[in-house]
Amino acid sequence: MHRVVLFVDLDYFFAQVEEVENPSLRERPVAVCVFSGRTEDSGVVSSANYLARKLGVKAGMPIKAAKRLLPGNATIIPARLSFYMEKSRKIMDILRSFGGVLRVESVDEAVIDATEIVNRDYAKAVQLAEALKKRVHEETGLTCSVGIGPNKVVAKMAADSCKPNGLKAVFPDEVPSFLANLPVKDLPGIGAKAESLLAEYGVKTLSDLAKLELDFLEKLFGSKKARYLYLASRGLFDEAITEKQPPKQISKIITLKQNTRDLEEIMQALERVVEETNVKLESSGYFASRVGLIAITSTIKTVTRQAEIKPGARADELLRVLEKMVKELLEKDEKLLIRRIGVRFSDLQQATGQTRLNVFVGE
Ligand code: TTP
Ligand code: MG
Ligand code: MG
Repeated sequence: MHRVVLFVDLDYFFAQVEEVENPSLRERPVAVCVFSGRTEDSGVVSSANYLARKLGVKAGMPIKAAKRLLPGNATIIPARLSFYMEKSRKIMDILRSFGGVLRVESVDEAVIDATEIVNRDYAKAVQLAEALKKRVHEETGLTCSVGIGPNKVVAKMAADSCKPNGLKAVFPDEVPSFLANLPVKDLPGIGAKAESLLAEYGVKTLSDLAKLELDFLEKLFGSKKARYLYLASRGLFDEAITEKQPPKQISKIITLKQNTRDLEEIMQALERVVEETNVKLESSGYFASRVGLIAITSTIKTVTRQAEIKPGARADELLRVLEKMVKELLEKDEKLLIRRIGVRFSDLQQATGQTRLNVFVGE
């Protein structure tokens, strides 16, 4: 028996929120960026509207690179993360009000197991999706794309295939033909590395991938990922959709190019880590009241320091706190060499509101 799964993804979310707030932006390329504060232009693009995308601007691109692609009438907007999170919560509440089991996948994505509420009827699921899209648009001015399929992976790919403002249902008997000719990179979980590895074996489309034996995939990817690719390429990877538990902490640690006690070098690494972790934290719907520095020394000792922070503190404020900690460590031990460095956000609280936001973290 097939399930009925809806995957909802907001279209160019952060940038579209800005367009709704200021409709004159709709005629111009828009890039919403997270500025780290280190230099005037350090930071990355987090969302671009379609006019900016046409010029090659993409999420994750350094702001400097985006500026080179954008003409004079383009608008670069500093991300207002807590504002987008508020919108996100409102949207999730709207989606939740339709019933079904809802899992928040990220700040702009939700997956809904609607099997019971539509009584396994795909035609009813299409009506449900239309109603969701209409309500979200009426109440927030935002468009989203909805994919429907027998499992989360197929539903997500259906949503990706109909962006922007689309609705695509892949009925269970259409799954093989929907997947067959798509490039392997369209399968969630296949990044640039997996794509080029598969290309070495002439595997370009999902039907090429579905021809590979499980043993062969295991040699290339290890057993867990191999099993996923084996099933997902056939449209058969299926897992129950459940609500997630909120995280206790979010952390990330990276290895430095060399053992060092050079403050500049250490702070550059920390800036990268903070940028990534901060976006992840904010987009997950939580604020941290505590930040920790994690340093692993050249002698493999772990040293940590912690401080209370203002919930929602910006990257440059966090970096000042962390820099003080690093300086203290270096001053305390003049032989200290640092091998790995990272941060940990803890004492997490929901940003605002009553809704429990589930999080896509640590997977
Ligand atoms: P996405 O859904 O990946 O992107 P999007 O909504 O901007 O565009 P699309 O229409 O293709 O869905 O991510 C949702 C939001 O998460 C996005 O608006 C901004 C944020 N984000 C980042 O901050 N950094 C990133 O690298 C990505 C991919 C997203
Ligand atoms: Mg989106
Ligand atoms: Mg998304």
